[in-house]
Amino acid sequence: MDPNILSDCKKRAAERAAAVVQDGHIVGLGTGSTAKFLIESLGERVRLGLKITAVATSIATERLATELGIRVVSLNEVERIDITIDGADEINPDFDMIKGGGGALTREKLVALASRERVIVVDETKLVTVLGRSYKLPVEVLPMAWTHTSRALNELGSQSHLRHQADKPLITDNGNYILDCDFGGIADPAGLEKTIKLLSGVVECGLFIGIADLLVIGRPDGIEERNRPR
Ligand code: A5P
Repeated sequence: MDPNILSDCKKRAAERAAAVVQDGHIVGLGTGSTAKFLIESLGERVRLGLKITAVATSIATERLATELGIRVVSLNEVERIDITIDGADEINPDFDMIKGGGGALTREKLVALASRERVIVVDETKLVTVLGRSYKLPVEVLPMAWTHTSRALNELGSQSHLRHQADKPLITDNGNYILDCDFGGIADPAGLEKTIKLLSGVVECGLFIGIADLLVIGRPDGIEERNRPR
């Protein structure tokens, strides 16, 4: 899809999701290009008088939200988040997702798990039948043992690559590394998530199971909303 059309789809869908946020809400703010549109839209609503408190899923999100006048607190300062709105890299018909393309998977999962309602905003290119066929699964790992954790992931059937940025290993907001794991199609996302989380050295796995409640899909010809299948 043309990048401008894609961007427009993300923007319109993010604005639709932002409209769900109400006065007094504690809002989890996602990370990535779709979340950026969401934060800008909420920033505009705050400028016009909306009163919200936000919890950010990354340093970049916190910075942007603060710049736009949104009050940001840490996850530890709130007991519960009313609604979290975030993007995804892939989502299947059961609403299982791959996230972490932006490297923020650990904070994204913690914020989502603390939320009453989780809204995921995507353009239609993120809809897949099988996770992991065309997008590698990000896994956040401890730097001091990353080669060992990478081997353990490869023993599960993956080809794992250390993510780089400007010729150096990418460092997450938590001071860790990301391994991008090619499993060539994930038949059992819930089972794989549990298996990966048991590996020593793994901080978090980019499989998000049972987390998306509402999906907002931006298409060139309109916006579609879908609730998680029961
Ligand atoms: C960030 O770590 C990711 O989980 C993002 O939510 C995901 O990569 C979607 O990003 P875009 O909205 O930029 O496509």
